[in-house]
Amino acid sequence: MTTWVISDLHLCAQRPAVTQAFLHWLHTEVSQAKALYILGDFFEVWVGDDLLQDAEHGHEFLPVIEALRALSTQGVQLYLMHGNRDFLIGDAFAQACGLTLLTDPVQVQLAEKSILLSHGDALCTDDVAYQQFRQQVRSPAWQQAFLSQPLAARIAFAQNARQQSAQNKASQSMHIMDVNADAVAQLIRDHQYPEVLLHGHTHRPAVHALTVDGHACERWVLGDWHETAVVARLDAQTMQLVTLSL
Ligand code: LP5
Ligand code: MN
Repeated sequence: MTTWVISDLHLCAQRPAVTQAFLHWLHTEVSQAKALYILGDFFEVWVGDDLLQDAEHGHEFLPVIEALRALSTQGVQLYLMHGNRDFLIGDAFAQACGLTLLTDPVQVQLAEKSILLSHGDALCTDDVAYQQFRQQVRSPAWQQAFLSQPLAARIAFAQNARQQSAQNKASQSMHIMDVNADAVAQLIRDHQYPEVLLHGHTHRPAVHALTVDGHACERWVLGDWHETAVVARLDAQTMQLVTLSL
């Protein structure tokens, strides 16, 4: 049976075609599968699960939640890991969808391989400004304070943060925004040398071969869902990157 691993959909009301393509893919492919892993940046931004009850925004997410819930009820295992855009997804959202939240990173055994799953942002250690931001917003104290603000204020904060981030990125080198080789090696070492590290975030789909302390490893990178989507398909013994047209 097939397991799919995806990331970086960046679902939002401004790009309804991506949501439609995702829903269609859930229906045609994932409904036949054993499991689906979503490795973060599922949403463009997520400012808290109370979005679901909001009169203005709540309805945007209903088709996705209902489709995931239907798959879960049908027996497809659903997993979600946070990305840098949706780290505020919480238990209420997970319950509504019938999915299990995973803590980054997580090790699984699939296609006869030990595979470490991660969003990938924590590996971009050359991006010092981002790592400082990450440390701040992943702290429980910051999250509690942020979530206690009114929804409208949080949406405004997120818009502001998006603008600042886009400006930052425009002046930052591509190299700095990629994963750091030492951080990759350390993660692999810390997890007893999995055969594969599978992550998203950088939107640079590829398979990289590397060696850590004499152990062969592959780093598989998923793509975003922009013009096409690059996802991983894992069967009993095989693993491949698959490009979906959107
Ligand atoms: O996301 P992307 O692809 O643009 O770039 C990321 C890094 N940036 C981020 C920031 C997010 O995009 C912001 C949106 C998250 C919304 C979450 C919910 C609400 C939280 C609200 C927070 C106030 O992840 C970018 C990396 C890049 O990936 C490549 O790896 O370089 O990192 C940066 O740009 C670092 C900056 O320091 C981030 C600064 C964000 C601004 C925070 C202050 C906003 C306060 C507004 C006050 C009025
Ligand atoms: Mn990301």
